[in-house]
Amino acid sequence: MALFQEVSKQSSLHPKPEGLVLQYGTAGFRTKAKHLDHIMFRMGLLATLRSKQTKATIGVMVTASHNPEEDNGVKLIDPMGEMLKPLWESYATQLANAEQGDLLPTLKDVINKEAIDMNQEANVFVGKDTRSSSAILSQAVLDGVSALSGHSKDYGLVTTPQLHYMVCCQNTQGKYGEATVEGYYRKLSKAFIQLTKNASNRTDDQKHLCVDGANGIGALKVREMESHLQRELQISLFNDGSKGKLNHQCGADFVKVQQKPPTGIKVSPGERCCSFDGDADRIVYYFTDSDGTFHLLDGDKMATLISTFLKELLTQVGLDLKIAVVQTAYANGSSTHYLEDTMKVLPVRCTKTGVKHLHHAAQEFDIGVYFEANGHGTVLFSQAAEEKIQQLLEDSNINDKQKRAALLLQNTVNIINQTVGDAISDMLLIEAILAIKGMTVQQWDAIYRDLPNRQLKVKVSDRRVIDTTDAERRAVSPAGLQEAIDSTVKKYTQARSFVRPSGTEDVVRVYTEADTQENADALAHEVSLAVFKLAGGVGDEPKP
Ligand code: G16
Repeated sequence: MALFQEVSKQSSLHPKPEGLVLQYGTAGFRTKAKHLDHIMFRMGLLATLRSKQTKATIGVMVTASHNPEEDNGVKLIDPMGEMLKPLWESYATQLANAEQGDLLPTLKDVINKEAIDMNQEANVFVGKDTRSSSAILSQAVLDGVSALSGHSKDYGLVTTPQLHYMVCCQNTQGKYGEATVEGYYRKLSKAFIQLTKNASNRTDDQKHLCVDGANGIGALKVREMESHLQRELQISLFNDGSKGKLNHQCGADFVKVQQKPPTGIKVSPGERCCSFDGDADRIVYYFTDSDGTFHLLDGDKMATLISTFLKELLTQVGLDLKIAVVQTAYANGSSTHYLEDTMKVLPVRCTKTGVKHLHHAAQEFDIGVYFEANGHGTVLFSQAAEEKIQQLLEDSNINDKQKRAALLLQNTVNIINQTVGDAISDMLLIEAILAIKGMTVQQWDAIYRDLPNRQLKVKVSDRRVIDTTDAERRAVSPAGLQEAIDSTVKKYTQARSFVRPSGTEDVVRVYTEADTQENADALAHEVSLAVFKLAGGVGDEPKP
């Protein structure tokens, strides 16, 4: 068939380095950019097949998000803007690793297994982040799409959540919004303006926010959006990419893991700040107080603020909707304790790391608030929940207070990008909630106090030797590792620790928390040593 000849011809221009094996990780493929040309071409092929199979538009985002500038990666987006279905992740891995001569049989195997009608039209949306390697790699994706005669639309530089949004808009025939970047700005900013109308007499200081753009795409997009916000949010943008290096000593991952402000940002004590990551799908908030102490408000604090706000609105309108919070093992113990024991009525679920797992769990509720501690999260509203909110607004029997709360709920639905965690949308939501509640960042921070914690990375020769269970809270291999962690944890107070192989970097991640920072640090060091010894550490032994 001529189509396969074309694939064969084109793929020789994007050859796979022999022997290179890569896995579809936590959020797609991710490694040094120089190893990714063939992966991009093949993901263009796969997205085209997925589009034919689902008869819907599929998204391909070229980004390595929080990773360093020299890395790159690719995330595939399913029809409703969600992450790629797990079965297709395994096809992605098979295609990615097929040696050059095996590519066509592997492709045909997917076509047969999924009974794909090759005469079906295909549409693929493509986007990229600001990495220097992204332009050429996104061209490889486009080449893959055209090799299988698919149609593509290149959105160029967009944040990852913007591309998820476009895919959802396209496949809902515009019901979710207009599939343009302008349409995205208009929808979110309109909801923001409506929400902040409910905040009385805010000063310019209260409307002011310092944003660290991680020298990435988020900075460009915040700048584009600013004029839509009618000065209801006044942004000072730092790390806008004009001089600094992407994610280098800045951005959400740096701030969360290092627990300190990014470089390149000038702020006064007490000032509200936030940091995006490299593709603007994560955000964390922070401030430094007058004695220089750094306060981080991470994904857990955002989930708490948002779920409390929603719960209060539901009570005001008298809607009995099931709301839950979904977290991962990284959630600070204090946050889970607060949500379960202080807010009580709110169930809390724990899933494995990776937005796809949290998203899935959140879909089981009328309103599912999901956040990873690293700042990746959003809120999902079931169709029934959205309909009930709409019915309320049409109900002439509700009083003014209920009407106001129902309108707040409706605009909250509109400000949220329900397809995936979105730094811009989350920022607007948090800013609106703080404004409506008349709350300072300090008051928000004081809702509960985080247990001191530490995250470390350990290099091992093959991180796959670590296997975990119980939402990654326990290691089942290598032998003896969990026992070593358990006996170490016992020596400390209020302590907890787990280890897991990263799905985006070639490292093992270690997480600890304990009653004091010294203890969390000491425990992290001891656990790192156990990983190093039992899981094949490479290089120097971890130092305290
Ligand atoms: C990705 C995923 C997140 C995950 C993070 C770290 O984020 O989307 O769900 O928490 O990687 O994953 P890991 O610990 O497996 O390396 P991003 O923002 O880098 O795309």
